[in-house]
Amino acid sequence: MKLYLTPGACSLADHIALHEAGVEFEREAVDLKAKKTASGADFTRVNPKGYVPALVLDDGEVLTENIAILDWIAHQKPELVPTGPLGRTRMLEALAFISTEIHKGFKPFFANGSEEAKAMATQALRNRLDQIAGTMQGHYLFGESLTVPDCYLFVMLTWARKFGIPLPEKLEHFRERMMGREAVRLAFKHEGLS
Ligand SMILES: N[C@@H](CCC(=O)N[C@@H](CS)C(=O)NCC(=O)O)C(=O)O
Repeated sequence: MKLYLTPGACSLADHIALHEAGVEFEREAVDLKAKKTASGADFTRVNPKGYVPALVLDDGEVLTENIAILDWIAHQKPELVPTGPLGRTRMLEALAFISTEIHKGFKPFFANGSEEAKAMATQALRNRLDQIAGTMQGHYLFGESLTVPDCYLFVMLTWARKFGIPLPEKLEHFRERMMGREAVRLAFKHEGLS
């Protein structure tokens, strides 16, 4: 399978999760402005929506959307799904919150928004980060072991730091814990991040 990614973008969540799942995969970088892959191919032929992540499975099926890709990855290693009768539902709930309430909240920072829009986004993101910090059940979102929403949340925290948005203490500790994981180290190395 092959993950199409852009260094430091939301596709980093899927990249980390693939390492956590311990599956074999290739990766190829995408220039999002030119919509070209590193090998010069037209990325819109892989994902007509023109954005990363895209995961091409071994049978040629193409998965897009972080929520769907992270759900698929979690099922390659069931320990990456929260436990309990509502485990998968709670996982989707967390992924949807991160995607729609946190990820999309960064838009003014990526879309050259006004200072006013950025200030409003900062306040909204601080509230959302406080809310998710309040739901943490242990060292990770669902207790003492990592599940896929942790990978997505971690990437949001790298963005928050980049744009000067302060993190609640619990999430700062979580970020540091994530930085110590082998999967994060490998993904950072392959994406050329530090
Ligand atoms: N709805 C998509 C959004 C993915 C997304 O926002 N990707 C960004 C990078 S983090 C991107 O590729 N933006 C370039 C573009 O939209 O042209 C998902 O959740 O997977």
